Amino acid sequence: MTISESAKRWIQELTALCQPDDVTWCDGSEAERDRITKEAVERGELMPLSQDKLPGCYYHRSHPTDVARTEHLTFICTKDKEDAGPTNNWMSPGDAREKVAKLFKGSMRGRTMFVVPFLMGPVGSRFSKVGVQITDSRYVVLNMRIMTRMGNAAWEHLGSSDDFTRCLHSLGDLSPDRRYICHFPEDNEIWSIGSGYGGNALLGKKCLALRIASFLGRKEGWMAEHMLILGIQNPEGETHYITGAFPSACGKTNLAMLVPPAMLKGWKVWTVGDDIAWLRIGDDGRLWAINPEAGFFGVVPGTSSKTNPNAMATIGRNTIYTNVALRPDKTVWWEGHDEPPGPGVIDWQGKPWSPESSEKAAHPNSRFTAPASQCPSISPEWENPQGVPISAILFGARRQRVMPLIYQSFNWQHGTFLGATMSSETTAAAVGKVGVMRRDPMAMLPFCGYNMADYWGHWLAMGRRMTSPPKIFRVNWFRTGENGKFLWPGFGDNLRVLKWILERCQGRGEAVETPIGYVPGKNAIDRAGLDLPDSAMEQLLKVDRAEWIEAVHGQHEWFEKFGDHVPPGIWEEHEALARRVVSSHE
Ligand code: SAT
Ligand code: MN
Repeated sequence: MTISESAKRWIQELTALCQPDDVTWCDGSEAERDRITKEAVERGELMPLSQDKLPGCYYHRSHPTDVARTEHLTFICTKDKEDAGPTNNWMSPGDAREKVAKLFKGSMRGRTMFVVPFLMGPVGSRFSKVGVQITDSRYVVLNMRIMTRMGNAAWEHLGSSDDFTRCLHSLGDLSPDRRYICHFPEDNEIWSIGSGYGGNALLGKKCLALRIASFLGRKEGWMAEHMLILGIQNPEGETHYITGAFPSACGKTNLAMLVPPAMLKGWKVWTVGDDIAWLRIGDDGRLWAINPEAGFFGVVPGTSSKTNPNAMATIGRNTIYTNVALRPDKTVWWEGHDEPPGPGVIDWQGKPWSPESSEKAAHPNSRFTAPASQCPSISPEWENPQGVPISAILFGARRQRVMPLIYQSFNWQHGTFLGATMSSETTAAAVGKVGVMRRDPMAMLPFCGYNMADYWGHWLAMGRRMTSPPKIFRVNWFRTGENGKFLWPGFGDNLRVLKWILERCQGRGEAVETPIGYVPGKNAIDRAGLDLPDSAMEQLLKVDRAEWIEAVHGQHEWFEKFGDHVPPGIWEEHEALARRVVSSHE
């Protein structure tokens, strides 16, 4: 195994800074996993679940103040503040290093330092990237082992090159007062201290595969997106691939693993990825996607045989459960589980719980970490080093009003504009109030590693380089009726919407041209076997002029925040929409 001299030097420097008792170089083997798991159990960081009912599964409880991403403690540290843009927290690289190095100093005394090499993307793909994470958390090592191709495969991919992302992580004292997640995109480096939670601590995921990768993508001419990737096989046996950007905890995992409703015979959905897509332009002028991850870090509550049978089958073995509830037989439970909780449940904080309790048994952002290879719907193409060709891109958000179930953009520039204006209600995936509307362009608000308006410019530039770009659509599964209930059944029935999308990609599918884009005709979406009256369909597809006039005003304010970074193509689309909306008649 060759390990580059600069990697060795870097690790030596960090050893001197963090002062661990010892250093373990991870190779990714099963023997190593078993050893680290055993140590984690002995230290109380993991608890074995029933090895009869849940073989290979373990349970972890986070510190109660460390259960979601902390966006206010996440920084983009570019030399120039403008390069981070108005939607990111910024610190100068010098200030960040000085401030945070103090916290890393001696942070691993009495602990083991793990050196975790990992590969993002399929083995043997020229699109894959290497990271090396230093961490003092066994929980993090074991999660990284599921979520990435961890171990010697990464050193092999790297060879003698030193082109890898340097990822430094320590639990520190877990206090939010001394928690920082700092990105240095210009140095291809990440420093995270004070949290053991997913997106803050598994640095291959949001930190590398989105924030750092989006920055690299602009430099190198590709895109890193917060998108699921799935294949839809039609009854004729052809498979078409789509990607979809949705904010955290808005159903990406469920959509990626969709099981078709019984009425839609001969259809099948294949899972390629559930959270992140790296997109490149192929020699054929199309857009191609790989999933850089190797596992799923999914939201647990609401997961059941009804909502996501493929996830249920995936998480029955070799899974780490974080912050769910525990039953006396050492199985796990959560709100929305198939079974009733039964007696003797212990909640995610370790306290006795009963259905009368006012608090939730499982934390709303409790998670499973499971290998993608265990998913029954995993695509035969999911590790194809070339990726899969993309026919359509979906932008989805959680919106009770205004936004129709589905509509299609007029072209790539208009589609980019639809992504740039996305807003969504907040969820439990990040610390803060749930259900508050905020702008979340391309579902990348918390994940874009540079100025968001420059990122829109990069989208437009990518569009100009493609001869056959994917068609772009907006979807909204969350529109509600007058009674406050969701109008659309969602889950498996979302395939009905995907079917229309594929028809549109093939130049078919009935659509009405409206000021906001192409909206399906009332009967264009297959409702066979679905008890959904015309009136509900009309409400789902309604484009309300007054609501859209208001929306256009909000967009203007939003874009002004970015000053002259906003690309002319985005202003053009905004003005064109304003004109169409104002001149339209009911
Ligand atoms: O915590 S993660 O960022 O890994 C999951 C999510 O919020 O999407
Ligand atoms: Mn996500």
